[in-house]
Amino acid sequence: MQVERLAEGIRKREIPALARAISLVENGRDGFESLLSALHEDIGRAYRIGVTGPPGAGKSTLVECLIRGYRKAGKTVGVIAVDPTSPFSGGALLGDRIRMESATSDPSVFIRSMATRGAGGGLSTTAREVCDLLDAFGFERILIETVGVGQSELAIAATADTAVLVLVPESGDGVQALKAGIMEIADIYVVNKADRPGAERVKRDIEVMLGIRRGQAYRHVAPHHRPEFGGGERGQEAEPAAPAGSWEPPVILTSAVKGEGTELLIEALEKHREYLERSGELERRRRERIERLTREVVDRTLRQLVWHHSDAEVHLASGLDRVLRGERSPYELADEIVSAVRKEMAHGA
Ligand SMILES: Nc1nc2c(ncn2[C@@H]2O[C@H](COP(=O)(O)OP(=O)(O)OP(=O)(O)O)[C@@H](O)[C@H]2O)c(=O)[nH]1
Ligand SMILES: [Mg+2]
Repeated sequence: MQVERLAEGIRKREIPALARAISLVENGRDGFESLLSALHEDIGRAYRIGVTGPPGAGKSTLVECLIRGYRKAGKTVGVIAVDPTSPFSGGALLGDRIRMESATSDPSVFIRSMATRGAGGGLSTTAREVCDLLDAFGFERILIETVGVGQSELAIAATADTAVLVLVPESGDGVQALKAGIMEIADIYVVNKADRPGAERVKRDIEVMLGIRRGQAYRHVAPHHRPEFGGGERGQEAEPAAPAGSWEPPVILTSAVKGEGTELLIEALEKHREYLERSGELERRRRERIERLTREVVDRTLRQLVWHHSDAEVHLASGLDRVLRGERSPYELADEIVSAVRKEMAHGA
């Protein structure tokens, strides 16, 4: 059976099997769910890092730096570059790939671009499932690059263990995004292009804003002036909104083109990973992720059941005229369709 062979190939770390499995999942072709299901016990060892931020912030350049840094540390790295805004930025995406693949005559690095929503579900579900494949394959670090700071990118960031938000000095994005409430999702903030003027100020702005959100002044004091996490006395800083042992998102200056500050970023990432493990937060996030995935798969299956394996389409087509003639509301029609599907299922089951 093809699914068994693919699963076996992935366990044996065969790249062609991985590539085939990814397109199976992306296209939602028959067997993709059984494949993911068969691999379930091999999933859960990788550390997943979401890198998100506005267009052109330097995310791909930074991802390249992270690949190099992790390779130096002997880690294998899988990368997914997601671009939901395609086809318009198809060119940029290709540029990304070529640039990023400069890091990859190395079999310990695997890079995949995803420009389209998978046939099987939303982009975030599909991205997550492709991550699962990379995880099962045995990549130790998985980087997921997404463009933008909208709802769908955040959904993708939420499928990672650690979310990194990349901003730049110029646009005042930092403060804007904070005001819009977007930035709370990040565990680590990066002000990239720090070789340009204004980076320090944006860093300070972000730190102040993060502090204010939690009702703490002076959170921007350098970390070594504060007690470490893990309880103990935190003096006047121990305001209720930030319990002892909680994570304080660092703001890191980088210049990805020069490769500067990227070791600090890797340090912060690894520190966050340790924090997640120590605090039980990793378990909690994984649990939440599995719950969300299960719900999404149920939704997807029900949708398919209704629209592809029942007479719902027929009812819809025949009922539409009555709605247009004003004999029914769309709600009544929907109700009829759901009732018909229910009956059909009750008989078919
Ligand atoms: N000055 C400066 N330029 C940078 C830095 N990092 C990246 N760039 C440049 O910024 C441009 C965009 O870089 P990318 O890495 O493609 O940015 P991105 O965020 O991945 O872009 P999209 O994926 O298209 O949103 C390129 O011209 C980079 O060379 C940096 O640290 N300093
Ligand atoms: Mg990019």
